[in-house]
Amino acid sequence: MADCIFCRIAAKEIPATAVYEDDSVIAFKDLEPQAPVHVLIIPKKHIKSLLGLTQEDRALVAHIHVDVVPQLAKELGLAEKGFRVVVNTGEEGGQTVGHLHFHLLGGRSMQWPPG
Ligand code: IU
Repeated sequence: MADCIFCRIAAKEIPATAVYEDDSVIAFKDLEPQAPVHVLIIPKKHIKSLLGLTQEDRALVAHIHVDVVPQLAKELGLAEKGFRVVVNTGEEGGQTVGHLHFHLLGGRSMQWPPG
């Protein structure tokens, strides 16, 4: 989508500090980090939110959770003490960018419940 900022990051039209990339996924450092480690993992294809996922995205979602998150957690030094994966969805869920993204946060103790 031409007017989607995360599509433009995935297409390298807008610079971002990538920490992981493959054919279907890119992960990059959040511009306003909320923890010592804060990266966004996004599908390269435009999916509006968690509610925009379809049956054909099953492998993609599994890939992100089974492969990408654990790899990044290890590489970024989060595997031992733990981390949080967050998917804000919709207005009340706090989603501000309309392209599905998984926040990977770590490097400090997380609070519960989140705000
Ligand atoms: P949210 O869950 O939709 O609120 O998360 C959007 C995140 O995208 C938020 O943490 C922003 O700091 C981040 N972000 C970014 O890293 N680079 C950008 O160009 C834009 C937002 I726009």
